[in-house]
Amino acid sequence: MKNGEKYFLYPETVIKNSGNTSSRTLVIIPTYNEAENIERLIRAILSRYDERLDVLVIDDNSPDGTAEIVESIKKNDGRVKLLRRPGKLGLGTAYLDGFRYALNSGYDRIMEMDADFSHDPESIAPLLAAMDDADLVIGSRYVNNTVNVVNWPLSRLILSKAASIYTRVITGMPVYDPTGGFKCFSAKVLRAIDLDRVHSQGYSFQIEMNFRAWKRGFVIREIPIVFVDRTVGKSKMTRKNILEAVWMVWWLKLLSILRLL
Ligand SMILES: Nc1nc2c(ncn2[C@@H]2O[C@H](COP(=O)(O)OP(=O)(O)O)[C@@H](O)[C@H]2O)c(=O)[nH]1
Ligand SMILES: [Mg+2]
Repeated sequence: MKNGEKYFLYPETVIKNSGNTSSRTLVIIPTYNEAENIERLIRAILSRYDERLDVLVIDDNSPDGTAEIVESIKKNDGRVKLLRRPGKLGLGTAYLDGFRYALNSGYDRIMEMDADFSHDPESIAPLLAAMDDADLVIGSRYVNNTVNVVNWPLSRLILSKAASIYTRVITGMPVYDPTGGFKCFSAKVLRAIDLDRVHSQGYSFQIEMNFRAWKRGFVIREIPIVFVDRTVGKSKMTRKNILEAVWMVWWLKLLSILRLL
């Protein structure tokens, strides 16, 4: 998708003034059938952080009415933004649309976060604090030779850990949790990356963004988080997403060797 703007049904062009010089953060939450989680999550975030932090939900026409729930919260709270897309267009394009929105709206820091409480709202604060000396901060399940994952089946844990080792060995990128989806970009990283050329959808979307940032010399930091498997709703990740990541790391390496990244 070349231009996500056509989905911006609710453009928020007025930037909310926080009254100081501190950075403004946008937390992007892509959703597909997260009606059971989204309200609780938004309230948990808004109650913990002040108006320097806003939330953007990107919903792909979830049949369970996720967008309608966000709509009603949004009516009473200008810190909540909603981007409705016409159908399930994938996690990668959802984030890319969110990044374009964030850059157009002048946010300094852009976070990615899942809707299913796998990412603890409490951990937003340490992620933001780590941004003081980094351009990209990744909430990592695998730093310091530990595995901070709760309630995942062993098969899924082995897959994720193997994917992170595979990625590190092939790309040489010194990141221990390259597929992690709880992270924060400085706006300058997203401006430096040609978003129209990012094509991954699933786990490899995270790998691709990290790799492009790393190759441009940006400082990446990992800080430990605890990842807890969702208790309500279903995972949307597929076998196709896994296969995509398998070949994508080779593709990225090739692009980098040919200086086409
Ligand atoms: N907008 C949008 N969100 C998606 C799509 N696929 C997954 N998500 C959301 O992305 C987040 C991560 O997906 P999830 O199914 O929890 O993946 P898992 O944690 O790897 O099993 C959740 O908030 C999902 O609702 C999609 O195609 N479009
Ligand atoms: Mg999940």
